[in-house]
Amino acid sequence: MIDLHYWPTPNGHKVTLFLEETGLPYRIHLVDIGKGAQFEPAFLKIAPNNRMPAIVDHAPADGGAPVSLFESGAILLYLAEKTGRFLPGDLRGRTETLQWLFWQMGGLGPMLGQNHHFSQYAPEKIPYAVDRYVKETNRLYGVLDRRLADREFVAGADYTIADMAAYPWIVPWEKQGQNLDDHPHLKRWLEAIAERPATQAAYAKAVEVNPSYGQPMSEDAKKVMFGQNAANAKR
Ligand SMILES: N[C@@H](CCC(=O)N[C@@H](CS)C(=O)NCC(=O)O)C(=O)O
Repeated sequence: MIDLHYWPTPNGHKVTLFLEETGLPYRIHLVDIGKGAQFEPAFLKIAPNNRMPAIVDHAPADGGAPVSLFESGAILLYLAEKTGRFLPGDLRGRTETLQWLFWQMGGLGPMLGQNHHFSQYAPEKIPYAVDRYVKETNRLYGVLDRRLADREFVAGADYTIADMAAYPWIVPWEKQGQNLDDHPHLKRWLEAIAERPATQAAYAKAVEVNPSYGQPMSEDAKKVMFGQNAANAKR
């Protein structure tokens, strides 16, 4: 059994996408990040960066004590190795997949996250910041579109953890100031993943656990989420 510490956001969706694809048994522990649940001491023991998702695997492959993990990329890699799925076994396929997984973790996710912040959440619209991240988002969409021009999925012919990491960040393309018609290969890829039954189950879970899913963030939640500093992390 996997304990999933989760709130329905792009990084959270990555893990439910994987779990729904594989049918691994899991139970959700909600981490309402708008209410400060990411600072609960029990959660910080598993996720010292006070960010979700995190998992605890009670049946690790070595048969030992439960394994806990934070960072969505590390979680996807762990689960892929545990199940032998969605990560090619050959050297080249594995390298392609990990390269794009790391690209998502180091580039696509953080940059699009800043886009969301300055375009949607910042109390003042700072034109330089909005422009900077909308343009960087556009550049990254271009990279992904080019990559998908001659292959079905990010790492090749098969759906992998690299796709699961990137997909939830492209879903809100309109809010990111992008036009998918400018990126036909990316559009085709997005639509193909959206049709997968596991994707639909993962996103249904989001609404099930948070009926306000997709609604604008409340002012109270913004106070909890933004302006954190070392004092929050050390408390
Ligand atoms: N690099 C981390 C980022 C996780 C992350 O930023 N999670 C956000 C939600 S998408 C969060 O927990 N935010 C809580 C907060 O900002 O206080 C990962 O990929 O797991």
